[in-house]
Amino acid sequence: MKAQLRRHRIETPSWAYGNSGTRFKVYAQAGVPRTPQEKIADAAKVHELTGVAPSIALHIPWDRVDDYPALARFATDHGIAVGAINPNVFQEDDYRLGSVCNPDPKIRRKAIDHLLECVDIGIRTGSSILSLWFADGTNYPGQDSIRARQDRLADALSEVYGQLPGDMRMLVEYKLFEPSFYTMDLPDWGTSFAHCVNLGPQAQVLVDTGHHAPGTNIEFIVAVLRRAGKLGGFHFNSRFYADDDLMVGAADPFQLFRIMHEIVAADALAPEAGVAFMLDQCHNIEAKVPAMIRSVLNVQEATAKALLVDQEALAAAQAAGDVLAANAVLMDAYNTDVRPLLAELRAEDGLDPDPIGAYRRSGYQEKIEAERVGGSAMGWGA
Ligand code: PSV
Ligand code: MN
Repeated sequence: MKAQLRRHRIETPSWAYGNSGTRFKVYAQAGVPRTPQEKIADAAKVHELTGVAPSIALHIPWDRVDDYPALARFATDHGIAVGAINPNVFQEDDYRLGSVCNPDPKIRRKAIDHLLECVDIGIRTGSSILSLWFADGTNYPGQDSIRARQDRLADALSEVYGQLPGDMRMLVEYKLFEPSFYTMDLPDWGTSFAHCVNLGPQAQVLVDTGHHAPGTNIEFIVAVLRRAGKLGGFHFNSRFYADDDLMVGAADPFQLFRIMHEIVAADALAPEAGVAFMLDQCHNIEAKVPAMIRSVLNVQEATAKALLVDQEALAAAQAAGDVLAANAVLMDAYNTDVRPLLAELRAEDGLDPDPIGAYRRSGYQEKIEAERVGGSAMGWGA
């Protein structure tokens, strides 16, 4: 169990270290990064204290730099790597009616060119994942042809897929609603799955845990996608209502455990299984670096509990049709306090057993608040 936990990898997102908020207010916090390099430094701190967060996802143009190999070297020098590259085709006026599904071919071309630019950035940073999310959709019945938009989406994805190097995967993320309210062009896992199947083996579905209707059984989706070889990865976060982007494991730790149980049961935890465990969160009111540490620990705790499930006892109870015994096997694991075991694991690996306490004692927060003065803090729209 410890060996599996040691190999587990959780990726943090660059955008979570910047200022964020709701459409009502973005609250500025002291010490927030002003450059992609400062975001990398924060992500490296999270990895230094947890030992399981060795990469950072980038969002382009938020993390645009002149020299991407130099940025990747900067990350390596700080002990982490560049992870998924996320193109941004949702923040320009041109994209009011969509990006790759826009009725205007010139705007579609612009969006596809940006996706191709991100493939190139991935090559230059040593990334193996192009992570796609489209805000595309419509607000009113009749606004555009649902079928034509699917055709445009398929054409764009296939052009970009054709440019992927052999060792790069394209992950296609779906979202039920927002920013569009009538149709989203990729609203659910089935639509993403259908496009990925048509594209080929390098295209897989990305499950963002905040992108479903309330009550959706996400672990079922995970199990089905994994079985079909199409589970590319996660954007973990938690939600009470819609796409709240709160800390993973905060709203529903039991759901996170159920998801990780499906991962463990399908032998999909190890890095070579090819499932990317990424966070996609916004820390609007809480301090960002310790919130990210808390989130990584929450995923690690859910994973440890999933690893505790007695698979043999579970299989026996299931085969015998013993409903209560099977359920009890899962609940025994979920109700086990794994924190002492994880503290022991960290101590064995030379880490502080209490990463949050270690962060408080490290003086890092005071240091970034003192140093990161002047310039403009990164955040939404930056
Ligand atoms: C959209 O809601 C999303 O989940 C996508 O992954 C974006 O890249 C990310 O949030 C940041 O806006
Ligand atoms: Mn996401």
